Amino acid sequence: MTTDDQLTFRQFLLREHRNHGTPKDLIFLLEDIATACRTISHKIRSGAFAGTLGATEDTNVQGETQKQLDVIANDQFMLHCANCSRVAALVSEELDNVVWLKDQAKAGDYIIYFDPLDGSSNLELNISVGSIFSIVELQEDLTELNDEAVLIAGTEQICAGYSLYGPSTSLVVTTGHGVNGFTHLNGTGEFLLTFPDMQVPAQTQEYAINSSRQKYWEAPVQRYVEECLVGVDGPRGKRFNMRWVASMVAEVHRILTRGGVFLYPRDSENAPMGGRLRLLYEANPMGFIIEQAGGKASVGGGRILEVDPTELHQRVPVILGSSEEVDLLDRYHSE
Ligand code: AFP
Repeated sequence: MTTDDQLTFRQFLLREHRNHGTPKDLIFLLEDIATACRTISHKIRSGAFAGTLGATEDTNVQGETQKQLDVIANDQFMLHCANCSRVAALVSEELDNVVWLKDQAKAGDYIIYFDPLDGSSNLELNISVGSIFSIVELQEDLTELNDEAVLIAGTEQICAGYSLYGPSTSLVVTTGHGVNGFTHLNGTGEFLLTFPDMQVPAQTQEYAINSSRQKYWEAPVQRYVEECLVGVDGPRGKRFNMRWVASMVAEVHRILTRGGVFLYPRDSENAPMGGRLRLLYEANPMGFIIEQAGGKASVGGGRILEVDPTELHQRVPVILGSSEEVDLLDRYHSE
């Protein structure tokens, strides 16, 4: 496959329009989001020269120290997402409250949820980080423009995607008709379709979890990881490998590429907060992508996308990836 026969992002989106009726507004919005991601990629790769790899003096609503590039990435998403006249509101990991772009939000308008830079504690280590986004189309006019109005379940998503700033810059997107991966062709403004129709293998021999938290894990997770460690001689009858990048976007991309299961479960330490990862702009978009690629995404006994949100920066347990592994973990949680 050479670049000549790899579709550009625009060509791919127009094909989606012809084949699936993808709205033109969504096409233009996705191109603007791709521009934001390309710009963020450039800012990251030049961060060491611009002196922007470090932290700011501030903490975000999560109580986490904000990196300069967290703010830069957030500004890029705000700038480019505001171009689309159908966008009624923006929800960002980095902002305490909803940013309303219109005085009235009506049926057909878009709400965009995003984590502008996920994994940013890896920035100074030159380890892959990413941006995550999710788009919901309002089904009816909003009577009140408040935070509660954007608490919409993940099943309502019409689009989700991420950009991975690694050895190359990937853009992975679903509009509900499968998952497609693009790679930025350096020196051009183009994302080319390099990984069409990405699928998560149902089986795997690789799991991802932060094993330093083992003492906090609940029984179903203890049992699952123990059986993976016992390997061939145990009930799984096969050897398992373990990976942990501490960057969810990189973990999800690996699972989309070769299978696996990612766990950031509820545990005895994070249970009061509901878990570690955020529902609206991490778990929901990644869950939608994984499901669209044939995998599963669970909170441990329930589908992530069916969680009814109750607050803007709500956290949930996350278990996602190869369907056989997620099914087994769900069974252990139900026993
Ligand atoms: P940061 O954005 O603070 O680096 O957190 C990244 C993250 O939200 C997710 O991308 C990782 O999977 C997870 O946290 C890493 O958690 P640990 O710090 O427990 O490894």
